Amino acid sequence: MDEAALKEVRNLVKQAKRVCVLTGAGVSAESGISTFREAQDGKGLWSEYDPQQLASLDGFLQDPEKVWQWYQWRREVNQDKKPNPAHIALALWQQQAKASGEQEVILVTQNVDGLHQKAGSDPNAYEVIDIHGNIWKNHCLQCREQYLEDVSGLLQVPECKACGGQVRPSVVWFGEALNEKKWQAAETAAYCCDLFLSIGTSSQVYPAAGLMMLAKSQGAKIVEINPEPTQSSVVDYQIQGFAGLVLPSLFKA
Ligand code: BV8
Ligand code: ZN
Repeated sequence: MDEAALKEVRNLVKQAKRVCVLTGAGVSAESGISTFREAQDGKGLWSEYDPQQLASLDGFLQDPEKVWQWYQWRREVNQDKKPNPAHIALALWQQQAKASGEQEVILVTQNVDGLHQKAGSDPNAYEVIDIHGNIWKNHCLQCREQYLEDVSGLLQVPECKACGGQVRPSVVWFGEALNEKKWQAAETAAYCCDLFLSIGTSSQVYPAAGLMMLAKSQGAKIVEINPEPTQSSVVDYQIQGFAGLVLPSLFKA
């Protein structure tokens, strides 16, 4: 890891007043949750399917049972996954910032695994905005009523109790709009921050990937933490490393 860059980023982290952190699947990699790309590397039983097809409204409408079973499989393989040092370092930073009152640290995540929340980042304090939803929740496709029954082991698509419609995972599919309120909060965080940290994302999925440009446009410093740097021209500091190692070292006294 580039010690000089790390030292400069440590100072930025200390001095920043308003921070916006954007995380992607790479932050959960060290918890053993594979990213979309890895999940299709021929190892898994779903490798012959395209995740963008499965994680889409069309895919669900074409074959509800198949898409439902793909989510049931992901929930099954990920149910006992734990937050890793990256999630924990971010949650601790947020708690310290809140206690000192000197910094605001808002975490926008593309991940649906709920590990930031499990690590202590508080969704109710709007400290973690899960813009792509939450894989552990379900709602009705037709009337949007939340579906609160236990679905573990269920292979058929459950029926909504309110209207008899089809129950689906409460994640944002490709081609679907993001939750308006959450997206507004994410844009505001990026627009008002003086430091933007992009951690564990290939910055290919929109509109999330546009947040970095929004932060840059209003003068924020941009830091990227990723073992495989994206070629983004707006990044001021590139920390090439695993989030689970870099983040704890960022906050080392
Ligand atoms: C929208 C929930 C409009 C689901 C996800 C053509 C047709 C239709 C749409 C589009 C189109 N062209 C563009 C679009 C828009 C589309 C899009 O951006 N497509 C991309 C692929 C080009 N976006 C959408 O459709 C969005 N909606 O645009 O709506 C609209 C507006 C109004 C009205 C109606 C419609 C919705 C996007 C949300 C999709 N849902 N997740 C589910 O999980 O099942 S996105 C999903 O894939 C993940 O959440 C993640 O965000 C994304 C990418 O996943 P990964 O590849 O796994 O992760 P990532 O890219 O983050 O890469 C991992 C990185 O980590 C790598 O860089 C790696 O180097 C790094 N890494 C690895 N290990 C570590 C690490 N880093 C640090 N430490 C480590 N240890
Ligand atoms: Zn319903």
